[in-house]
Amino acid sequence: MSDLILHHYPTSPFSEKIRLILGYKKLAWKSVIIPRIMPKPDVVALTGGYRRTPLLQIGADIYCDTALICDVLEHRQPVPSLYPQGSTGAVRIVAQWADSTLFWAAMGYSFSPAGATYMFKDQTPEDAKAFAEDRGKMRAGGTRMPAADATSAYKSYLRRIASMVDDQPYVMGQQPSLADFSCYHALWFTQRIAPLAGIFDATPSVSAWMDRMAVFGQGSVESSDAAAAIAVAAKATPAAVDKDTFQDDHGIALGSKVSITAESFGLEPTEGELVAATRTRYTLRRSDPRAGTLHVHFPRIGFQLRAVKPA
Ligand SMILES: N[C@@H](CCC(=O)N[C@@H](CS)C(=O)NCC(=O)O)C(=O)O
Repeated sequence: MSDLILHHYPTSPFSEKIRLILGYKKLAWKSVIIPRIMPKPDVVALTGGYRRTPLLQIGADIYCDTALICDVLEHRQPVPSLYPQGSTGAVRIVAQWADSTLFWAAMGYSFSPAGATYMFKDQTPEDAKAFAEDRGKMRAGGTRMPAADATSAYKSYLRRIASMVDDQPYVMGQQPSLADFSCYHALWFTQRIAPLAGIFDATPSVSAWMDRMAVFGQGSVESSDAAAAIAVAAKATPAAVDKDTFQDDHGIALGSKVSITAESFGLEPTEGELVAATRTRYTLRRSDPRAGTLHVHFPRIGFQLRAVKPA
């Protein structure tokens, strides 16, 4: 069975991006369902602080953020590629726009009062309140896009995506690329909210493209749980890191004690020893009483690296 372990939950859009890529690449993986809100003790045992969803675990290596997880999966299973036309720069730029600008417009629209009522219809008012409080804390004082503004932007963005898939099957051309998976997951979240799904009626080519994407499925999944995943980490040794391609933009030497924090939305830091910093990612070594010695990996883009002063 596969050593890929995805820590995720069913309604998470960023998890859907990764599940669909696992399906596209026909990969086998183990599924660990994690809580939607804090506390997440088993997640934090692996990451040391980072709490966003999803995470990819391979033994004692923990990969945070879907941009990095996509790179790891592309390396693991290069065919079919997430960059079929070779236009890596354009694909990554569209994907980054989709994971940020498009995503937040979609969330602003999806969490409008009618959407929130539908989403929480089978949950207690306490659950809904706890979810709202948790996401409020994650925004750390930042505001959510007002629903009406989000709706206007979202409609424009759907028209832009439509103009890309009107005359070709996928966003960047004849084959799917990372740009498709990144555009897809936020729209997938809206599509599941029946009273709001009418927003797609104006762009039938987008709906047809979503149907084409959904066909990729999720690969071969075996369910597991957090205790088993932590036991896997405890038994494993982190993979060797690439120290030769050290890129120092911060004046922080390898071996330093550092913290890594997302730039926005979920600012819980992860602390550890900086053991690698390539052009695109950081790796921290840390230890956990249950999970043992781990390497926790983050992309550079979207994260802040700081030196931690000795106490
Ligand atoms: N840039 C991150 C964004 C991840 C993200 O915001 N995930 C949402 C769920 S889709 C989240 O973490 N929500 C709070 C949580 O699950 O604790 C990525 O690409 O992984």
